[in-house]
Amino acid sequence: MPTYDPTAEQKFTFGLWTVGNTGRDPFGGPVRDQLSPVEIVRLLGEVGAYGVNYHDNDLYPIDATPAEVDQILRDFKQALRDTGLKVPMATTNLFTDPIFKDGAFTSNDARVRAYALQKVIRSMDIGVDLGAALYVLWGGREGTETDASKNPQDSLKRMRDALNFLCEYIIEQGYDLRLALEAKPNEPRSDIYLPTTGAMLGFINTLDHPEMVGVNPEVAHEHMAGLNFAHAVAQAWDAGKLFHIDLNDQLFGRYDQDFRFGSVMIKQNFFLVKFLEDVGYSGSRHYDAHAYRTEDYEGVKDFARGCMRTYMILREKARQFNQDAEIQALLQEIHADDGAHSYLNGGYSSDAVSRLRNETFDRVGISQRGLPYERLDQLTMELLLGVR
Ligand code: GCO
Ligand code: MN
Ligand code: MN
Repeated sequence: MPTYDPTAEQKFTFGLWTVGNTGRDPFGGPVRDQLSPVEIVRLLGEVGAYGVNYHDNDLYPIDATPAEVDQILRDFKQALRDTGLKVPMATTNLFTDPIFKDGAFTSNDARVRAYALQKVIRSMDIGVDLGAALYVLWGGREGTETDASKNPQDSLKRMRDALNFLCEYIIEQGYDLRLALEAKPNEPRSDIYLPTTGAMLGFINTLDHPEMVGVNPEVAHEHMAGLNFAHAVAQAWDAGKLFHIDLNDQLFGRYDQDFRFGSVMIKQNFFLVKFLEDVGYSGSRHYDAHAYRTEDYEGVKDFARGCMRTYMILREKARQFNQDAEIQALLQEIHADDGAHSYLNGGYSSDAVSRLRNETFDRVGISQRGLPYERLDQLTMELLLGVR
């Protein structure tokens, strides 16, 4: 019987801002005391996480002096040594401070754009020092309420200029650091540029160093847009761009709820975990989620353990799916191929075209074949519901 305990192989990580979330929302203040970064690291060590990620200002205040930053880093590093936690990813807060009210890299104010770049490179220096090999960029305020304020193509150009600048900085410093862009359709802006993972993937190819830049898809963000998250992840993987992943959960059409992973859409999450495990994704499985506002810190630990445990359960279910004789037999039947068209597998050739031209297809006969997807899905559901 598997224990479903988290293993280091899965690289389960949490942001300081996730288990450190105090339950503040637009309608109410905090319901939990703010923990220090050291306390959060200890909590994550206790629940068995692999690592901790952070925004610069989760770790040190935006106006901290260099001496204050040094002291905070010393304490943080000590907590990392005590718990064995790693810091695989770092990121910058480019959205909370009022200076970012109209965006950071895409702000209409050149001073804000410059300040944003300065904030990122300072934060990168610290992230690399803490061992991060991945830097996430989420453009929370990179958008508009009114398109009268900015030309969207100019905004893309500003975004591109900023990313090109940061890539050159990384190269010049000799850092072993890759960037992962995180898409979100809206919230906190009415519209955020590059709203989906697919949009990010297209944009990356317009950069000077596309090889340094990948994506960080988040379940909630694609669900807000009503999209199939596993499909977005598969496209990112296929493009060699799945550098990181933000796991959480929620239904479609809502604000960014950041629920415990696997707490809402079981079937979708199953196919997501199955995909990640089947292809051998080896990056961090990062939880960008937080506990219900009803919880105290015991509840926060339940939340964090639950995120990892559900992943491990779905992983085991994926293993069972791959070994289930009836399911596999159905899949074989569905994918049956007599090889008569293997001449098309090698791609285009004039020989293939002439063979294709001369073929006669039994259009009616082929379309009459039933596909046993109902049985396949029912078996999948029974497996997930624990009766298989
Ligand atoms: C959100 C985002 C953020 C980012 C984080 C790391 O909707 O608030 O998901 O939590 O993931 O800023 O870049
Ligand atoms: Mn989010
Ligand atoms: Mn996120």
